[in-house]
Formats: sequence, C-alpha cells, structure tokens
Amino acid sequence: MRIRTFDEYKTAYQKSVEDPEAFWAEVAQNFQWRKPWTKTLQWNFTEPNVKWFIGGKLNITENCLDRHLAERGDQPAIIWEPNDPNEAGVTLTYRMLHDQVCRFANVLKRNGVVKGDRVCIYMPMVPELAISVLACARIGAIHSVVFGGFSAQSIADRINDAQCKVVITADGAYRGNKEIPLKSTVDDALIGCPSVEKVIVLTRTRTPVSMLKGRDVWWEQELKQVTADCPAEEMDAEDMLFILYTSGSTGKPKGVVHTCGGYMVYAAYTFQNVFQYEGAGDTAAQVFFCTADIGWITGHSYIVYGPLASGATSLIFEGVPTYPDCGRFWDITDKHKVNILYTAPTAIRSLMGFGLEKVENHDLSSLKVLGSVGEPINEEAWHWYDDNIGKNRCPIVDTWWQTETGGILISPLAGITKTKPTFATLPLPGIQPILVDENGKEIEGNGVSGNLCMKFPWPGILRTTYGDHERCRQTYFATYPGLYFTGDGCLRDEDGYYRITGRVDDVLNVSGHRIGTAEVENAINMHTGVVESAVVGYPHDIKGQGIYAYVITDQMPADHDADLTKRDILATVSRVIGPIAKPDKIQFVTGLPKTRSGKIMRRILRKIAEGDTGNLGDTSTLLDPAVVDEIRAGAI
Ligand code: 6R9
Repeated sequence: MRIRTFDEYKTAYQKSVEDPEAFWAEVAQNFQWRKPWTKTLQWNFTEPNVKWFIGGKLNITENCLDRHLAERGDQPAIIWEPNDPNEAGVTLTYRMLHDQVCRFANVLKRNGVVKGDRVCIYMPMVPELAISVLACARIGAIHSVVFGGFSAQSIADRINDAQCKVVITADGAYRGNKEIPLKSTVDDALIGCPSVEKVIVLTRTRTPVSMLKGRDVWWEQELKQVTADCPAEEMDAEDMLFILYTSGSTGKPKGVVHTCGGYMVYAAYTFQNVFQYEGAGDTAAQVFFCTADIGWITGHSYIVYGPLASGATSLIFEGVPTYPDCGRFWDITDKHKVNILYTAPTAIRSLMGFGLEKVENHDLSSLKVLGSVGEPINEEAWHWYDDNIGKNRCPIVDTWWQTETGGILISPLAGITKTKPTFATLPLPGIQPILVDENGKEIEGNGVSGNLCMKFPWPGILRTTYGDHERCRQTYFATYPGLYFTGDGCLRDEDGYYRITGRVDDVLNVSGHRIGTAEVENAINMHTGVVESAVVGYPHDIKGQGIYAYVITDQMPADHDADLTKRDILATVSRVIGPIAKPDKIQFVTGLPKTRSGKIMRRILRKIAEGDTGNLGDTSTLLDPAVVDEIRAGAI
C-alpha cells in the first residue's frame, strides 16, 4: 500500500491503469472487512453507476478505532488544541476515543437513531465533533456535517433536503475573540424542519440557550444514561457513509454522497502516500495537523477518516490562525511538535502579510512535510511557505481534489515526486486525468490546456447527489459523455505536470470555500428593492477570489443611502447563506449587459471587476451596449 520511491510510484501507477481492479483489491486487503467483496468494481459513467468492493461488509469505525486498540490503544488518536491557548487541551488515545464513540453512539440510539437515518451535525471544532461523526458511522447513521459558519436558512435547507431526524450541536462556539451562538441558530433553522425529532446539545460556551421539552437534550446528561458497549453495525461497502453539501454553478447546494468501503480505502491510501505518514510501523506516530474545518471535505478525509483509518495522530484546532496573534499555527506546531502541516493558500497569504517576527520565535524543526489544498497556490505564497515554514527542507504537497472526489487526486508524494511551485504535479495511482476542449475532444500531448476530466473511476468518487441522481448525472457526467467533469481548467506542461488554473464554471473559490454565483445572486435578490443582480469573482490578494456584485434596485439609492443599502444587502446575504458569501464589492447599476436572448454576459462583468476595462471584447451582440459604459464608469 505504501509507495517509497519514484520508481515504485511509476510501477504502481502503471499497474493501476492496466488492471485497476487488481490494484485496488490489493490496497483494500489492508483493511478490516467483516466479509470480503465478491466483485471489485462495476461502473459506467452514463447513468452514472459506480460500485466498489461489491458485497463487502465492514464498519469504518472498526477500521478507525477497534483494530488499533491492541497495538496502539495508548497512542494519541486526537490532540485537541482549544481556541484559547490558556485553556487546557485534550488528548484522546485510541482507547479513549473508542470508548467515547461507543458511548455517544449509544446516546444516538437512545434518541431513536437507527441505521440509514440522517443526522445533521452543526458543531464547533471540538473533539466531540469527530466523536459525533464516528458515532453515526458506528451505528450506520448517515452524517451530514454543516460548517459552523452557515446560516439558519442554510442549515434548514440541508436538513430538509436530507430529511434529518436528529441534530447534534453545541450551545456556542469560540472563534478568535468571538463567541458564536450555534444552538440559537439551530433553533431558528428548526422552525421549518418538521423531520427533526431530537437535538443533542453539547456544552461549550455555556451561553444561555433555550431547551425545548421533549426535543432538546444535553449531551452530558445523555452520556450518564449509557454504557460503553456498542458493537459496530455491519455495513455494505456501498451503504451511504455521509452526505456533504457543496456549491455548484446552479441553484441550491447539492448533497454529495460517499459510501463506506471505497471512501475509506481511498481516504486512507491517499493520506499515507501523499503525506508519507510515518508511525504505522515501529516508529513513533507523527503528529498530523490539518487546519481545515471538519465541516468541509478536507476535514472529513484528512482530520477524521484518513488519519484514523491509518492509526495516525490527528490534531484538531478549534480556533483561527490569527488568534491570539498571527503566530498561532507556529505556536501549535512548536507546542505539539507537529510533523505534517496541511493548510490552505489563503491562510498562508494572510499570514505572510504579518511578517516573520511571529514565525521566528518558534521552533518549527519538527516539521517534515507541508501541504496545501483548496485553491491554486500562487508562486509567492509557495516560496514563502517553503522558505520560512519548511526552511527549504520540507517537501510541499500541493494537493488538488474536490468534495466529489473524496480524497486527493493530483498531488506530489512528499519527498518522492519532484515538486514545482504552483503545480499539483502528477495523478495518484488509480487516477486517469484527461484534458478536453469545449467540444469534449481530447487534447493530447504536453504543453496544453483544457478542461479537466477523469476517464476512469477511483474508489472515492461520489456515487450520487442525495435524493436527485439526475442532478449528479447532469452536473458531472453529461457535459462530456463518458467522462467525469471536474469543473476546473488545467494546464499540462512539457513535463506532463498538471497545474489547476481554477474553475471554468460559475463557481467561486473564496478563501478556499466553494460558493456558487447563482446562490449569492439568489440571496441578494431576496433583499427588498433589488430587481436583479449578477455576481462574478475577481482576483483578491488574500482570499484568492473576491465576490463582486452588480445590483439593480427599483430606485437607484442616493449617494448618502448607498452605503447603508450595501450593508443591508450584506446582512441579507449573511442571513440567507452565511458570512462567507458576503460580497466584497457591490456596485449599483441601472442595467446588466445582456445578449438579445436575455443572457447576462458575465465575461464583460468579470473583466470590469478585474479592472481590465481596456478591451472588453466583442460587445456588438449586446441588447444595449450603452449599459457597459455606465458600468465601466461606476466600477469600484
Ligand atoms: C478539497 C477541496 C474543490 C475545488 C476544485 C478546485 C479547487 C482544490 C486545489 C484547487 C488548485 C489545488 N482546488 N484544491 N485548485 N489547486 N491544490 O478543496 O474541495 O471545497 O470541493 O473545492 O477547489 O477548483 O474544483 P472543494
């Protein structure tokens, strides 16, 4: 399962393409199955229908917990670093984590959760979040984690889409010097969620919360009622493990579905190989610190499942990189002797701005590998990370992947693949990328660019979008028949190295978060007086992309009102989606550039937002070319 040299990578890659089934069957032997699979793979990309390890039975928590007890029961599984560095942290060994997961799984059962039920989790980054996720998996309930920054409306939409029966939350969350009310946001959401029968509330901030009789129960009280004996539910390899909502170019977020067997194999295989994690054998377990939130796929695969299925030590950090000061990541690295740090370009860029003072007063010599994920990393950030954090002795793995892919698809293997700044380099074994032009024709050879697709399934690929398989087909498999379309543009250079250039659809990537332009427009359009809006991305020094909104109101706000109206619109977007979707810039306009068929020409709006107003290209097909001059004159 473990690749140690570039030659071994080449051999593994070749085998994975020539005989994918044999390749993945061999990898999957490294896990604990209750019953072996009878057929390794069945697939087509037309329906689509992808099944891995057919007939295999397992429980992912037996792989993440039980099987480690004999050999590494006393090794830390989770190290938790609280928001406030002066608060005591928590270290959970595999034995302790196993015990707590079993207990909480019994709490879920006590509250009526059975195999196949959906459970929504809206929690701070505390160990209990990982415990909740694993407890669901233990009893075969399907978790749907909603990032703690989403609004009540977003929670409600997700709960209703999946018809969740139970919500797990906390009274509040600490983030930097802020206290965020989670339970009261859940309360607002639940006004419109008839499927929810129970809410389990963890105590964290001990802010006053309303607790509804018959519906709301305290985590701590419930725990007193259960034992630590909870045998794992036997799951089919293709049973659903979780749903995770993600934004696309149209409409509401989709519930991406991952299943038990393939996802487990893929998350653990990529974790061990990409980061070259040491500690599975005789060596002491390395400390792995992924700074993502468990509310995103990166946290699912590389805080919880990948590391734990590999017997690793995973560090969970509750806070933000700039609290109490901009040296927090380096403080944590020093304090816990972090060996592998996995973070996002947006965090690196924001920390770069503070200079080196808070880097240099920490000992970073424990670091061995650095990772990057979520968005393209620019050359300047890459070098800053390499020079100042890795001191030019830690390989950087720029890992490209998506919620839909379950795990990393294109990335260097740490210390094995020669890196090149801004390049995700080469596909992992089992991954067959292909570049196509607009018509779906393959672009062969090197030194070319195109739309990035995959021509063969890997075990971690999404199986469907919850409750709407047709939407899955339409979104990912219909643009280029026979291929999985990623939505990303990509360059393959002369060495055959891949560089992801960004989304080619109407999806923005703001600070590593995926946000659909249509979603933001819908939210803006809900604001009173707004007639129409168009949202585009523009380059932003720290966030990667910023959100630029062009808004038509029924009455053009007078100068003295414009600022207030903008702030009101931001409040509406915050309420409808969450603060992460707030536009950075709002420009009031009287019209939008539209074609005669009524389509907004986003290309022009993008150029204006980028400040590139010199050459807007062909505007002759516009219904009203004069509108462009007005927009250009008022650009912010
Ligand atoms: C894991 C994750 C997926 C989108 C993806 C792409 C962008 C992620 C990247 C990257 C360039 C990288 N992306 N990693 N772009 N280089 N190393 O982020 O999942 O939230 O679903 O976002 O993020 O555009 O399509 P998700």
